[in-house]
Order: sequence, then C-alpha cells, then structure tokens
Amino acid sequence: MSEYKLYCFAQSGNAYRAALMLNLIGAKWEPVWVDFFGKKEQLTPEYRGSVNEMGEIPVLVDGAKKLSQSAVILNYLADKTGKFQPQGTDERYEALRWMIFDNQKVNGFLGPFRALKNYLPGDNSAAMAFLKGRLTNNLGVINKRLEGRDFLIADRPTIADISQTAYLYYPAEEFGFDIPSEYPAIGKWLDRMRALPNWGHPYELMPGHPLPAKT
Ligand SMILES: N[C@@H](CCC(=O)N[C@@H](CS)C(=O)NCC(=O)O)C(=O)O
Repeated sequence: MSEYKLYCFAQSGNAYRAALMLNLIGAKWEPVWVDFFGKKEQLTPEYRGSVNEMGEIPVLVDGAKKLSQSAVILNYLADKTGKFQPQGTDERYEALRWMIFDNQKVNGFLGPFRALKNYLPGDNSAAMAFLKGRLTNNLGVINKRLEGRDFLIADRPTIADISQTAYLYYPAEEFGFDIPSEYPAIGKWLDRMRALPNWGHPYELMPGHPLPAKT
C-alpha cells in the first residue's frame, strides 16, 4: 500500500519537484491525476474545498496530513526521512534562499513561459518576451552558482537541488531554447542529478502525457 499520494499532472514542473523527491527517497507513493487542462479541476469548489484552497498543484497527502507548496513538501519529506536534508542552521537558510529564488524567479518564470508557448491560445509574444528577458538573467545566476561546484548549497544534493530541477528536464522544443547547452554548468548539474538512484523523468513519474489531441 502507498504511504503517500501526490496530486499532480505530467506537465507540472512544480509537481515534479515532489514526485522526484518521493522517488529519490524510495517512498511508496501513488499519483492522483488532476485534470488541469481539460476539466480544470483546480478551479472547482470541490478541489478548493477538499484538496487545496489555493487551487494549486502539487498537494502531498500523508495520512491525515495534506501539504501544498513544493518547498514545504520537500522540507517535510527531508525532515521526516533525513534524506536530502540541509544540515545545520546555515545550510537550512541557504537552502531556503535558493528555493525561494527558484520558486519566484527561475522555475517561477519558466513554468508560465512554457505554458504561454504550449498551452495558452492567442498572441502571447509580449508576455513571453518579458519572461524570456528575466529568464536569461536568472538562469544565468543559477549557471554561475553551479560553475565549479557539484550541487547548489553543499557538496551533496539537497532539497535545494531537487526543487531547482522543476521544469529543467522538459524537452527543449517546449521552450524554444535549449537550457542544458545554453547554460553548460546547469547542463552538467542536470546530468549529476539524473545519475542519482531512482531518478525519473517528469513524463515517466506523473500521469497525463501526452495531452489528448484537440478536437
Ligand atoms: N509555488 C508553488 C507553485 C504551484 C503552481 O503554481 N502550480 C501550478 C501547476 S504547475 C498551478 O497549480 N497553477 C494554478 C494557478 O496558478 O491558478 C509550488 O511550488 O508548489
């Protein structure tokens, strides 16, 4: 029987952070697919009433406990298992510092950029151009951080690294630019993360890929 349930869908890099963590710690878990694009379940009163009042994915269920916000989920699982846990106060704050920067300005911009390119109709070019400008700077910050170091905050992978992966393994054509080759230190770090036991790609770990063809 599964110990954890994760509300998720394959196209969500935010949910991937939690799915990857569950896999890497060897947890028994099962995905609960959220029909984000079709029925837009996240907008329904049922979802907001009984799963997440914020109307967001991912949500982790551990017995009677329900947690949202991937950064909270990662901290919770690290504290519970001792795996990928920052050690000591300084490392904890450092992990938090990079996770907030990522949530807000790296994957926090990459997710909407990819959604505008692939899933949202209309002319999105102005919004995409704005986000691309911010991404060029912010992916550059992460690339510089990873030059000459193996992982973001320590000499071993922590939840800060798992959080940072979010959208970075999705195919280059979904962005229109190739992150691992344009940001080589990120590319090498993605290879190191991919080599961890039980690593899985977002499209393998979470249900709903490919999306049904539009009729
Ligand atoms: N900071 C949140 C972001 C979660 C998030 O924005 N998830 C998207 C799906 S990938 C969502 O639910 N969006 C719904 C909305 O923005 O209304 C996290 O890391 O969990």
